[in-house]
Amino acid sequence: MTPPKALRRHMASPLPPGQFEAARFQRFGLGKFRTMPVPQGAPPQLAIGGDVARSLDIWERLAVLPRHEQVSDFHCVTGWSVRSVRWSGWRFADVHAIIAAVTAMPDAGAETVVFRGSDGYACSLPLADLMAGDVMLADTLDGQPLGLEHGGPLRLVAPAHYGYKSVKHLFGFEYWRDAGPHYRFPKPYPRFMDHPRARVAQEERALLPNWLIRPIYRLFVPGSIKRG
Ligand SMILES: Nc1nc2c(c(=O)[nH]1)N[C@H]1C(S)=C(S)[C@@H](COP(=O)(O)O)O[C@H]1N2
Ligand SMILES: [Mo]
Repeated sequence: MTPPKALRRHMASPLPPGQFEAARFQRFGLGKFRTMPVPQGAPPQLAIGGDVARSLDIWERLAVLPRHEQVSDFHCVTGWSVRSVRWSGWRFADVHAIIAAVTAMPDAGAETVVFRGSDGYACSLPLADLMAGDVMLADTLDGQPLGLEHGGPLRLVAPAHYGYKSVKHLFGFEYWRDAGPHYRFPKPYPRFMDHPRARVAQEERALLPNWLIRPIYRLFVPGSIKRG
């Protein structure tokens, strides 16, 4: 069967600057997170907090939202990319507007969102970037429930940003006016690794020049791919 025109165009588009195509969608972990146990068996939750009128768990409410399916490319900051990954779940823009804005009521000006994973990983993105139509909270991959290796039970998918922004094993997120005191890129990683936006098209890999960071990151590819 020939894929539809939009998908053919998508598949033919070149990779962003400095990326190479990986054979398959690899399970990836940054250093210690490669071996960090993910707590299992606890009931799933999606806790909203930070500078909000009310902190609450919205896991049960996700079911009221329209489901969304998409095919998007995935770009790890170390350089590997995977084409055409099929996700389904909910658009973050819907989670924000239909649930969070009404129930948690983030303060005006709380424009940075910090996402937290149950392995201790965390990352932030500007709320404005999260409103893009392809930013989602995904609970399936390739039509199957999202397994632990790719971030089950729920993960962020933000295709226009490097993979390190797409937090796996999501159990909550927070809105902050100033995220500084509440969040830093997981230790022991240096702060310069965490670009506030990390847009792939602009090659915002880190807060260091790309001529320096590209070859260094390339060295991390083999050691960072999680086996098992
Ligand atoms: N909770 C958590 N989320 C995470 C990571 C992690 O180690 N823990 N690694 C990040 C990085 S660097 C990448 S490239 C992607 C990889 O997703 P994958 O394991 O599904 O390939 O997840 C991101 N989200
Ligand atoms: Mo990554």
